Amino acid sequence: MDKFEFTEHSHRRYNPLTGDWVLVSPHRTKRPWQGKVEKHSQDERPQHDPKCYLCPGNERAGGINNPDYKDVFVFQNDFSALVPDIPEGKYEKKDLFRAESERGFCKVICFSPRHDLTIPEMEVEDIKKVVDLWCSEYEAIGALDYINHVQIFENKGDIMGCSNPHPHGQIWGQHSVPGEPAKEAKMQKAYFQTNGQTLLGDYVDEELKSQERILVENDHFVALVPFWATWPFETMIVSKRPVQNLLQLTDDERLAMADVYKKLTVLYDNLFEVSFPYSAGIHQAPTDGEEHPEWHLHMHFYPPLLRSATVKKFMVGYEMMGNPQRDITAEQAAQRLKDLPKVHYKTLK
Ligand code: H2U
Ligand code: ZN
Repeated sequence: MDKFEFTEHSHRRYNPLTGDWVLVSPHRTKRPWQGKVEKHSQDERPQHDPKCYLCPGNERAGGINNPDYKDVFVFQNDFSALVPDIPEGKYEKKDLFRAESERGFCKVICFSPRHDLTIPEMEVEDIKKVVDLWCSEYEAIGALDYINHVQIFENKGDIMGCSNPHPHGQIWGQHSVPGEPAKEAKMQKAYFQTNGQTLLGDYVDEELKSQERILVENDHFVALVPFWATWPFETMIVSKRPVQNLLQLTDDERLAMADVYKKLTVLYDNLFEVSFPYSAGIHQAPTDGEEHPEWHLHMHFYPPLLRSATVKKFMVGYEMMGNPQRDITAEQAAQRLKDLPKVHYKTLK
């Protein structure tokens, strides 16, 4: 038998943040592709689209008009999945049937008045305004007594089910801590209790030493391909300093987060020279009024594209029944992203 090599041999990798495993099968990158080819929309968009429900001045569902906003804009989601005013209720039968009422709040945030822009094409100073808005919304929504978790996220691209190309994200606040951050909370707490450091603080220190999976770095933040990446080009933005939530960031750190957000998404767009689709979201401490020294602020990016602008990874079959599986290793994905131009492809044309 040959010596075990990450680049040649099937192996499992452990995700210390969730306790999950991913199967890595690097030899499978040689297989032919005869599957579905997705058509990806590559339309040129106007700066203002009279039919867009997010553009300044336009009418939204329900007849409300957006103001003539100049930078960022936030509003209550007209089709909120969670609402504040519902009666409290609980249903339990044996140990088999359990349900409970869930109160919450949903907002939509526009990143820019410009319909044609996306984060990688915006100026860092303007992206900083998005970060500032995340901070003030996390604070205001988190301060509500019935809200214990604030989920900030961005769904980008029609193949991610995003309804509108206008640059925007969402914020959902709710009473309970949902599944993914709850798993991460448990793992981070156990790590902190054993090691006296945050899990991601120690992890980022190791990654900075090796540099192998680091894509972007400034004074306060890094963007990297996690060792346990599941999606083909999955990445994470992590603060270098262990901060529990957005509110603990200094003004310089907010700007640094905006800078890394831009530089990472420029690499993404340059990979296949398309507006790169993903779901991204921020994980941070719950807003339950407790101290959470174990929590380390980070942002996940889960992009579905695999080998071109049209071939997407599906989490089906073994992945639904077993656990996620990937072909190229995290290091190969990191190398491909690192080798790309640092300037957005549209400005190079
Ligand atoms: P997506 O980008 O993930 O499709 O989210 C857009 C959100 O915008 C979606 O949650 C809301 C939808 O409910 N929306 C409004 O609040 N008002 C509208 O007029 C249309 C869409
Ligand atoms: Zn628009």
